[in-house]
Amino acid sequence: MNLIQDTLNRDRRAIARLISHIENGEPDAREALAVLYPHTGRAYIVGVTGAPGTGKSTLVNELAKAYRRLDQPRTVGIIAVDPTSPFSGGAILGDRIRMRDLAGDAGIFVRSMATRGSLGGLARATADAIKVLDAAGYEVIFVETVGAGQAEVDIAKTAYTTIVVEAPGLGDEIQALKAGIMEIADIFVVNKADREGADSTVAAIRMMLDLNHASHVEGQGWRPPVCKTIAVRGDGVPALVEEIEAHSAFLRESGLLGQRERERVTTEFEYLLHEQLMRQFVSRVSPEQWDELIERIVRREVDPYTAAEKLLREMT
Ligand SMILES: Nc1nc2c(ncn2[C@@H]2O[C@H](COP(=O)(O)OP(=O)(O)OP(=O)(O)O)[C@@H](O)[C@H]2O)c(=O)[nH]1
Ligand SMILES: [Mg+2]
Repeated sequence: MNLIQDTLNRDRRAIARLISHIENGEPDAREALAVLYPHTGRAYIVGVTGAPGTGKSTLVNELAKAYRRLDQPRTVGIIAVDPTSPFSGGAILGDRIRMRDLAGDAGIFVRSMATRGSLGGLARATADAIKVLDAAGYEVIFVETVGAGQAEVDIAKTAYTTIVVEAPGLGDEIQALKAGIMEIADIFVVNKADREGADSTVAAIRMMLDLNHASHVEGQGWRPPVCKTIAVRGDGVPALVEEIEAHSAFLRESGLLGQRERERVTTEFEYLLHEQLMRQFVSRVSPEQWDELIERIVRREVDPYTAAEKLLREMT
């Protein structure tokens, strides 16, 4: 099996294996990614995030089917990221259900990714898995993340369009009010619209958008629409597809797509550089030297700024 060539030919087993190599940090994954990179940059990446259990997986499942049913069907890749638990959890479960449901359609590829170490590592592995699906020719890639924290924000930065999913009755406070989520939402979805309180959730989000009319996103000429869906029945999903396409067209026409891409590449590049410089640097400091320095900072014998400067001077 030739991982690279077979991936380019959209061989599912090769794609799955390559993503596993990425997760495990195997050296051949890096080489493969370098060869695949010129084949990337064609996929449209959509992030789907929100609190646990709001129906993200069900919704992404329906979105995938809707894209397959278009007059000009698009191939779809799905990556479910679960930063909360390394072994079990919703993303994996949703993934299983979905795999059964979507099995047989060669135009859809589903993969879940869980934490194996740091959240930063997960965000990077996710970004690399996206590249693999992109190079393999999947045209629309959905990235589902659970929860509401920095990990989601980081992962959302890799998407062109970010959908924030809410559900009615998830406590008094609107989940979207959580820091950071407001700024990343290009489209709001109130799912489980069959439940009581959906309209007041929609109204609450709209009010919040009004209050934030000077926000970053709207300052650029896009007001996030608020869509109602019943994912279990597929209701509202075609309208959501239209909003995704509208946002995509907006980004293209305004030139913001290129800007987002540059920001994305910059973030990734800086992150990698930071990580590699740090690794190189730390490998040259002995553990004793390191511990000693930390101890001295703890004892207030030296301040962290001075300590860092001194160490850098000694090392370079
Ligand atoms: N009543 C109702 N239930 C729904 C709807 N959409 C999803 N559900 C149910 O909500 C539960 C959670 O759905 P998931 O799609 O797994 O939600 P999720 O947001 O992916 O969950 P996590 O990945 O664990 O955060 C399941 O039992 C779904 O069947 C809906 O529109 N209405
Ligand atoms: Mg899920």
